[in-house]
Amino acid sequence: MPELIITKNLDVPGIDSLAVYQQYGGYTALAKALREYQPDALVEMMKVSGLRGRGGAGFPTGLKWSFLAKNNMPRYLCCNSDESEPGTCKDRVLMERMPHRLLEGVIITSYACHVQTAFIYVRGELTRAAEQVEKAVDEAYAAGLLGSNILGSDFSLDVIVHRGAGAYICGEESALMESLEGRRGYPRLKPPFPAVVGLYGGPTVINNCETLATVPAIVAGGAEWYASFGTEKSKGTRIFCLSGQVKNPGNYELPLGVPMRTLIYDEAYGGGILGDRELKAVIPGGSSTFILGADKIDTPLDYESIAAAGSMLGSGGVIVISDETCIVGAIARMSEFYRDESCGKCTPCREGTFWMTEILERLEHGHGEMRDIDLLLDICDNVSGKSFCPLGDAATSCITSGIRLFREEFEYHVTHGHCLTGPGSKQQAH
Ligand code: L3W
Ligand code: SF4
Repeated sequence: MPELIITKNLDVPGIDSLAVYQQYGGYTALAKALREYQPDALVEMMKVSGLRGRGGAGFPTGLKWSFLAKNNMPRYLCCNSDESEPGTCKDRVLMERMPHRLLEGVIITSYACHVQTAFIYVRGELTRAAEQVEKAVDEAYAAGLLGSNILGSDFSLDVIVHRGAGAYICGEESALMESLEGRRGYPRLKPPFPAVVGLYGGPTVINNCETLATVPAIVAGGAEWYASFGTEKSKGTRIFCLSGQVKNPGNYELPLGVPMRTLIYDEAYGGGILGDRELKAVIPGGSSTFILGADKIDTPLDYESIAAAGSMLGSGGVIVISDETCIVGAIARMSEFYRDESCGKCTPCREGTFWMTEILERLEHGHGEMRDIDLLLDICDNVSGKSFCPLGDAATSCITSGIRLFREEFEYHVTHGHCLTGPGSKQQAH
């Protein structure tokens, strides 16, 4: 089994408590960071480690930290734990099972970035996760790991846990800041990026929960050690959230660059396709990323290889689709999600996601016409790249890639009034 970094000790009973976390070496990385490193050296360490954002974009973490504007405004850190991407369920588990690992990452990052107030923004529905993080924050304050003069140093930090209200768009970094400031979660225009003008106008670093929870291990083990995992450009390990028609769905930590086949078929991980059916397609990085055909099964799961195959590694949500699935129905479900979660600020996304879903649903239920397929592509063309934030682009990914790969299934729905594949799907057709 490959070495675990981010999920190491996750199954230890009581590891959610400060006492047990410390028995297993918890907060020694923080002590090391405060004792041995100047903040700038930690930024450099993250650059050398090659750690990239685990939220979706894969932006280099150390580079992001180094972009923080140097001015007199207070700096902030926001931990993006608004995990909502369909197919993604890793941050929830990290927060529920090992909240102190995240908190230690938040404290080290705040020290590295000269931040004195950090926010952990937890998705509204993740009640247990929010409670666990709140409990960890209380324990940390009581133990002198938060507040003034942490571990006797001259570094002080306050951490505020904020619960969202269940809107997917608040995982978009600028909408997250609007929400934190008490306004409706509408995205802001970028640039300026948060690193320059962010929360309350101050330079702000926003990192995903898994990204921040990886930081203590890098400080403890060293940048070179972390960089020895993964590939040349996609370093380290990440949690792959395996879901869909697979025998053993779940979260699996693996080095970047592991072949998709290993994750899906290896007995230690996915164990193969449910019911020993044929693999039809894979969505490699959450529902916002392009669908890949089964012929891409040997693609290494790293940022570059998945991009070369025609998709994105995104948030690590690997969704497996077997030959039993009606692809039109599956895409219609995803489209409904984006229609419901579109914040409505800009016209292409607000109107486009509505009409894309209408058309997909009439196709699914056998009321569509042949020209609807190209109409869908035309609408996608008017939404992607023409919307205010990435949600508009994301809403089109499954549709454009789905039609490109499985056009005959869309046509079959028009000519036969029901789907081409799968007994389950036929029962859904009206
Ligand atoms: C300073 C510059 N900062 C870029 C920063 C920027 C951000 C990061 C990446 O979308 C994707 C999206 C979803 N100076 C900078 C700079 N930055 N240039 O770098 O920026 P960007 O714009 O490439 O991406 P983004 O807006 O953060 C993220 C996709 O992820 N997605 C969604 C995932 C959802 C979850 C979830 O629910 N947990 O992860 C999945 O694929 O569609 O394309 O911080 O400020 N010059
Ligand atoms: Fe809102 Fe969609 Fe426009 Fe983003 S693209 S601002 S989610 S309407």
